[in-house]
Amino acid sequence: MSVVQRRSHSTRETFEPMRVIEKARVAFRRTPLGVRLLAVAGVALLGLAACNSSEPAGDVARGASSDADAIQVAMVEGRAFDPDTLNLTTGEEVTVEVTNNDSTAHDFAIESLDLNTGTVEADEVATATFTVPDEGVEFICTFHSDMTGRIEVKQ
Ligand SMILES: [Cu+2]
Repeated sequence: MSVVQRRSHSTRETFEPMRVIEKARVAFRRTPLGVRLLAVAGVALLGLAACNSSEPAGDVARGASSDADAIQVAMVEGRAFDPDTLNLTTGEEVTVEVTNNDSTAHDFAIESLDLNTGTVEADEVATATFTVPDEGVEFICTFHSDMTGRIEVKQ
């Protein structure tokens, strides 16, 4: 008798997840179309926010630079670059080594030079090598619009 009870109990547990899914499906079908679309859009937005990513572009690489003269830039808490101003010489080829000291992903991009390290996860390092342009340019994190820095040039 007790064996039978136990068995029926375990059977009920096995089917519990199926019942939850079925209830959710029924509830979803009974929801007005507008609300359903909002729910789908919300889930899609969450998905986008959860996977910050960008594709590498230009002369970039993952990991630390072998160049002892690489310019060090850190990505720090509060969505900022440190330092946020680099003073460089026009025409010089430089390597910037970015280290993500923050807990969220960032990237380092100079849009006018088509340069982007791609996603740099927390505690990761990446490098970007480029020729310093004739005029000053902004560098940015494409994930966070307020996360910017500037390259000032001297001739
Ligand atoms: Cu960022």
